[in-house]
Amino acid sequence: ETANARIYEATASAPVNIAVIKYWGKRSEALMLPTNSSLSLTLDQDQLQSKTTVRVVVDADGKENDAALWLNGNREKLSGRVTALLARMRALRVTKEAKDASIPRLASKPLLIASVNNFPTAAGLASSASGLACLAFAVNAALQLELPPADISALARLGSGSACRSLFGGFVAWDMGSKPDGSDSVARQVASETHWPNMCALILVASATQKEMPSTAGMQTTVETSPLLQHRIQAVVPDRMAAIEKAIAARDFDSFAEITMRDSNQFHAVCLDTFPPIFYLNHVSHRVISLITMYNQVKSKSNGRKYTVAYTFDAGPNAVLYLLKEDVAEVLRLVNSYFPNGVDAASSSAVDEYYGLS
Ligand code: 2P0
Repeated sequence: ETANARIYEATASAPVNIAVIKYWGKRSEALMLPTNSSLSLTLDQDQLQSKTTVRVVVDADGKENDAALWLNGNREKLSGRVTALLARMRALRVTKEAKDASIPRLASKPLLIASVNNFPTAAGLASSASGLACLAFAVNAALQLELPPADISALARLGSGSACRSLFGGFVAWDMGSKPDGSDSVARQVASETHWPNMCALILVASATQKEMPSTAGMQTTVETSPLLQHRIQAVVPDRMAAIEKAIAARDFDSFAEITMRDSNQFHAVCLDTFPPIFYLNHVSHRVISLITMYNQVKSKSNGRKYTVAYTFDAGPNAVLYLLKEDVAEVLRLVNSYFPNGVDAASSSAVDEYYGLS
């Protein structure tokens, strides 16, 4: 609080998550309900993260229910989804204030929102997931809603589907649920960040600039046109979710890696099966897949494991490699020797960033 204007403010940060069972398709756009369950790993909090401050200004000029947003320092227009998310959270505050006359009247006060990413937003590294997760978390705190994490996760989902998974650390499932109101379509921690301490993620930035088909529009076209998606959601993902949860529980890297690579491959096959097709992988992505496939085969002869590295690709050409800490140094050397001029031809080093998970 200050002398003239009373200010309520909260700052939150949330990490990026990278899916190993991919979310792609909605059965309800209005409620943000997916056509299949998904599972991701949340990266280290201090590595790739969004940070958001939400300020509620009381006793100051400003229109009721107004909100202003700065993203990485630039003033941005609020999207329809963010507006809807804020309206939903303000409504929760209205209910709280109606029940208790002694609490401050914050529900309709102007909100100032500033969000920054500590990684290039343009690189297509799941910035919407971390951004919307910490927006929901910070608004909850600034409006003093005192919601439990599960409720904040459900609100984050309204901003961006994959954001619901960034409310939890470690290995996180988003169960698709079956209820029409979406109340059982929620994120759930499968295993904590300490469960598999030597699990690491390596991010190879193949392009930090490429303009891609946005996920929301892309998955809409996929749902409308791809018969392969129907096969995926009915016959493939349910078994895969069960199998990867088992692999995680047992710290079975071979099973984890095979499911991860197969699911990335099928997600991109579904993109190709979309009409008109969607291309997220490029020639660099294909070379990374070949390299990892060859490396796994060669390595298998000496370490007896089927897989040493798993690749996965989201809605863009950048590779995320999952591997164990003891293999990171050699894989970094391998990638750097295979891409002497960088994975992104414009960059000087193949491996732009290395992010641990533990
Ligand atoms: C995922 N992706 O599970 C998948 C894998 C991209 C490929 O979630 O429309 O930004 O905001 O719900 O969450 C990207 O989709 O889309 C995504 P919306 P979102 O991480």
